Amino acid sequence: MSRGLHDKPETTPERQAFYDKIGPQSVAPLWEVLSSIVTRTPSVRAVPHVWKYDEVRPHLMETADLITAEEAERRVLVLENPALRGETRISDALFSGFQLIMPGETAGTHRHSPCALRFIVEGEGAYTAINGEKAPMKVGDLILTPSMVWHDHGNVGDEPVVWLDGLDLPLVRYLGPMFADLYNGGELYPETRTAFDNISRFGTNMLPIGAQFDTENSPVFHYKYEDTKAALLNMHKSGEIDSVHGIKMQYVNPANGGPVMPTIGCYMQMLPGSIRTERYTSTASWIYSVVEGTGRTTIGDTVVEWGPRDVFVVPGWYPHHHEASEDAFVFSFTERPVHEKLGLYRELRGNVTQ
Ligand code: GTQ
Ligand code: FE2
Repeated sequence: MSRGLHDKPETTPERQAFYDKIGPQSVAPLWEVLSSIVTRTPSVRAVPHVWKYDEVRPHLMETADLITAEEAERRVLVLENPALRGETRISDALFSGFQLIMPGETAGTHRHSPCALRFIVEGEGAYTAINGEKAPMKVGDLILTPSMVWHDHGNVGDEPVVWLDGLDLPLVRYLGPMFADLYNGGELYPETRTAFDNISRFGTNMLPIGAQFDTENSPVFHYKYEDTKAALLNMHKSGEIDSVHGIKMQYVNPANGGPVMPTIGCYMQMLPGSIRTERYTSTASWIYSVVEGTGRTTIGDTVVEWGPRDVFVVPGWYPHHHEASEDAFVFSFTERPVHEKLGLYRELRGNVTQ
């Protein structure tokens, strides 16, 4: 093992008296903290955790009687990392929560600089409208609301609909560029295009002639589960299985082949029954949402058992591997694109030591 930086020097009474003396001028000695800040390997604050849907769902359903979607603006139970309670985050950089919308409800049009994804967990009949274009939700669909696009949600069906929200909220809060508005002080954005227009225009391996893109956000904002699952099943048929990931595909921005949004990458993976993957360790955190199948994931020393609709978090630099007891389809999102853009991304494959 290579050594880290120099151990912290002793805090003698004489030194402490000096620190106390200079403190009022807002200066402090680096050598007292250097070894705990510039660590040999990442020391993330979040811890591994699983949220069992069967345990959270009753509380989520209770919120329907507690507050309307309108009053709440968004009726969301935040999945708070147990090590970061009160910080409205699931990992150091990411936010996640379950959002509930009841039949007949709408959640008004707003926009904000943090970007968001919705991964549909339960129910049918709801939609998210993005700049006035509806994306009708089905379980397992991925819907994006990139930075500063107008979005509202509604439920025109007859059952509660629940999805998992994922946002880069902690990251944007940390950096500072937080902006948000209500559309015309609370009106609904008018319908502009027919449903699925974005998929037809940009999501069928074709692009309108002359199409130009001025952001890194995918022009496709709706990725249907039926298409995603079919792709993975077909790949499985050809038999190439990655020892670390099983069969894992990234949702891409068709305009540049990159992640769907600048700060968040989204993936779906198939873990064939009885697979045991090799360890994966990455600097980024990963939030997993199980669609189908059961299994367990070992995250550092923590073992989480999962089934459909459960959510678990793998904080940065925790080695993790999966075991599926039957064919499983597991969605995940991560701030990995940020690490990559900044030249900070690192990963380890397999049982190598750091
Ligand atoms: O649905 O627009 O979980 O703006 C947090 C902030 C959801 C949303 C969240 C949001 C939304
Ligand atoms: Fe929003």
